[in-house]
Amino acid sequence: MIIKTTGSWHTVLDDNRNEVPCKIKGKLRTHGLRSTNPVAVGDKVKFYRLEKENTGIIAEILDRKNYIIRRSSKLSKESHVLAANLDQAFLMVSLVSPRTTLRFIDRFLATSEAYRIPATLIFNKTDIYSSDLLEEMHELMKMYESIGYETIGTSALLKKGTEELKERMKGKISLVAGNSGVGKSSLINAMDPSLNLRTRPVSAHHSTGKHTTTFSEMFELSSGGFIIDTPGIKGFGIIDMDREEISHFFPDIFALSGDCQYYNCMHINEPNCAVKKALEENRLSISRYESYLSLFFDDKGKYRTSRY
Ligand SMILES: Nc1nc2c(ncn2[C@@H]2O[C@H](COP(=O)(O)OP(=O)(O)O)[C@@H](O)[C@H]2O)c(=O)[nH]1
Ligand SMILES: [Mg+2]
Ligand SMILES: [Zn+2]
Repeated sequence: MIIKTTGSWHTVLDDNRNEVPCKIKGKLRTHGLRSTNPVAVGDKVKFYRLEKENTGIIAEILDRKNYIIRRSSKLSKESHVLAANLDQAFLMVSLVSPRTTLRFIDRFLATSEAYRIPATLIFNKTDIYSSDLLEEMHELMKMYESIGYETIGTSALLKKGTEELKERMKGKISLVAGNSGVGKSSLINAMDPSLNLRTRPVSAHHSTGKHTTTFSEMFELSSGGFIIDTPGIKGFGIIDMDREEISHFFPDIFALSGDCQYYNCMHINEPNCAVKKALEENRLSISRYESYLSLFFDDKGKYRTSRY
């Protein structure tokens, strides 16, 4: 398995858990994907060792279960594969310092649906939540759990929730995403101090634009499992979603849509829309519907590059 890529060198973890720096020789089968990088962390590869050297040559990439990408530019057909073969994704959020928006959460969850990667929400920094914020967290947890997402409250500072996370990550490849400053590195360190990831005060995060690297890396937890840390990536990479299919990535909205009058109802202003009806009767969260609208009308202009 590829655990690190830096330009032309790729670190392979072999079956005996040795790390072998490898290069690629010639052209690899890319399964029709036009990407700027031939291999990504999480890829399973076949390789052979070079005699007398502790290096190797990658000969073949095995089929990917899934992968997440970032487009090189908005109009580019080429994409950069950030990671492959993910078992699950964790979105770390905080209700304060910095506060994660519900819009950001819902866009992440919709993208995880599109990639078919199970997602869990981590509410970190619970040690500094006021009683009002704790109440808000519990309401949000209830709402997201009713849709089918798992949630967990943590404090990296107090090492709260770390044992449960270790259990959930055992034997799996997990992506940990979230805005800068929510405590991703701190929580990973709390789970495994030997990783010793760099953490930064929230105020220092404004200067991060300078060295955004596209190299991803995997860390193995001493308790088992791998965590993917993709620097400079707040969430998943960009994914194309056609307008018509956005509601498929909101399970709560999708579940209602069978009762809409029109089979192709977009739940905007069609008559006898079951989604709008559920909204009026408080059976659907307003913030979820607003997130759906924001993706539908593409107000950030960055989630879809396709025409509509
Ligand atoms: N009070 C509190 N502070 C935290 C917690 N987790 C992280 N922090 C602080 O938040 C800041 C950003 O943490 P960091 O791990 O670098 O965030 P990252 O950008 O998501 O990796 C640091 O100053 C941490 O000490 C937590 O659970 N509680
Ligand atoms: Mg960090
Ligand atoms: Zn509808």
